[in-house]
Amino acid sequence: MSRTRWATVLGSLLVVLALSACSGGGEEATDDAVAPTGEAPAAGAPANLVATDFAFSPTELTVPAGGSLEFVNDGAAPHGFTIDEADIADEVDPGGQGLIALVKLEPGSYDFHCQFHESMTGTLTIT
Ligand SMILES: [Cu+2]
Repeated sequence: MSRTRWATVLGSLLVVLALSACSGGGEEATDDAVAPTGEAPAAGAPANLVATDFAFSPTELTVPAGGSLEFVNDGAAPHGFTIDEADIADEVDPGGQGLIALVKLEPGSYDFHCQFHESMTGTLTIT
């Protein structure tokens, strides 16, 4: 009766890391790329909406589908941006601003309002 044992198995592992080089096509966001009030922004640039006490400017906005909105509060009170039918509700403190993504909105017309002041209303058109 004989027994053979292979007690040790050595494996060698060679790891080669191939790093795919990142191409230099970096895009940098610029803070000053805000379109003039009331005009449709260039693709990628957020539209601009300003809230004061107590109105939006402009009250009619046009944004390309997939775009976004830079919402600025120039008032002394908190103001909000709400589109009930799209389940969008954002608010910005006095002096603050926020970027609101509109990617889920299909082309069409949407009424928006401030959730704090029901007299503040406007219309957003997605093209
Ligand atoms: Cu308000």
